[in-house]
Amino acid sequence: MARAGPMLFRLLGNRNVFLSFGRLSSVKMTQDFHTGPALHKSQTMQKLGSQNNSKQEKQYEEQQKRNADAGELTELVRDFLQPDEFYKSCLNIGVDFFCGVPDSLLKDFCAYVTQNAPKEKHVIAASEGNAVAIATGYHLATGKHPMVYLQNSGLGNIINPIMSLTSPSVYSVPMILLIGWRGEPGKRDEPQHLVQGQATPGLLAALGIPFQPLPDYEEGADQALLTAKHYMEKSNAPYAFLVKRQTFAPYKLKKGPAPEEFVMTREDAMKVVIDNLSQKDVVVSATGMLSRELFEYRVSKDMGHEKDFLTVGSMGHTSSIALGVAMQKPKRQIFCLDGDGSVIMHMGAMATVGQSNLDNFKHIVINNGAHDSVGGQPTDAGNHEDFSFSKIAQGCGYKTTMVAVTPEEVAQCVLDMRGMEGPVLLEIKTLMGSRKNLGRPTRTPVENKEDFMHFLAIN
Ligand SMILES: Cc1ncc(C[n+]2csc(CCOP(=O)(O)OP(=O)(O)O)c2C)c(N)n1
Repeated sequence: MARAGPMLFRLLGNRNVFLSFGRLSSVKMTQDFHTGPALHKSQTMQKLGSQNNSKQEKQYEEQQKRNADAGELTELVRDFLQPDEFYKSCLNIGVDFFCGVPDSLLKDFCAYVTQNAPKEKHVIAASEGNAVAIATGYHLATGKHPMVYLQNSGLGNIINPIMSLTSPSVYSVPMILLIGWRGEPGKRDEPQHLVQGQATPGLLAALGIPFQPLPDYEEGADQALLTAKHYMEKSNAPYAFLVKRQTFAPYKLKKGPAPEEFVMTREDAMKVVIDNLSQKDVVVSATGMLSRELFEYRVSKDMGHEKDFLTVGSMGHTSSIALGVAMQKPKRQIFCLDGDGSVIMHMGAMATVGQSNLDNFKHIVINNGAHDSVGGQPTDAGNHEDFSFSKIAQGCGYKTTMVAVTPEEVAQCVLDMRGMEGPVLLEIKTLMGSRKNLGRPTRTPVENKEDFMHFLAIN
């Protein structure tokens, strides 16, 4: 459908403003090396099918060549778990319900489940804690053993429901926790992941949850699943697998076509926002690629990084960090650059922001409808017909809400929102996707914090 002429501002009650456009105007707005058999090349190619050659896929193919060269030295062969086979193995032990929050180390398995599990057997949850609760409900209704997948960063989010719901001393609910082990000791990773990775086994031990690394070959994984099954039957409690990087072979998520009105990526949108801020405006940006793209944009413009607090972890807490800053710095404009998955993870924060009456709070949600940074699994916000950040923000008390899709609309909205009484929300609807050569911040989190605090101290 063609775009509907120039931008149209529509004033709805309660001083909420929408940008209305095209199709959307009709929307009701409101390494582990393991000895074992190498896969034959033909098998490899069959698994990869017609998928394009991403870096991961190339590494996988190269590894298969090395495996073929290993000859008698089978201890040099490196295995991979095929997502489809692991899924079938789960079904074989009676685990047929999956829910969780996606993780990059689990992305191939998550992609397989997203694409192949029946709709009523898979939920991409708002937060890992929610996932444990959904899995508990599934167990209550069926008596069966569900699987919850999560990145180890999400362990913090599950601690309460694990201790007060699934614990054998409370309701005693069995489930498998499939945990992506970011920051696994001995592997290169970002500071926040190294902290979490080191603490992960100890946290599980403190929670009383038995665990083992998920073997990266089929027979080993099958054996591990049997161990989990027997434990769950005997103890009626959670059992965990720690998934090391590159355990799974590539599986590509098929992405549906984006609405034709969407013209920008997250990075394009971020650049337009930054280009329309003033010298003293403050930015707090969300977990994932957004903050990495922002860091690189500042480098490319020779701007320095002091204006930005890059929330490298703490997914979903960006707006709360921004709120804490905005309360103490009423003369500064505070721009919270958020992601749809991040907002949804701790959406309760919007209530606090909405009720804060902070004139200087400017919330920008870049909605690509996906957990793009960890593999592109869909979020609920990708349903543009039925899900509206604007309506949620209005209900929470934000004074003004706007939606934009084109660079011109974004630029206009950012200029306008600077002068508006907050809290204000701007949702930017974008395409998924990122640059292949995206790097990581080269300043440490502590350096980032110190630069940012100096910048905030300016009057
Ligand atoms: C508590 C927690 N759970 C999961 C993750 C893994 N993770 C990092 S970024 C991300 C996706 C964020 O999605 P969104 O906010 O929509 O931003 P996008 O990546 O699409 O730009 C996830 C799930 C995490 N860092 N922390």
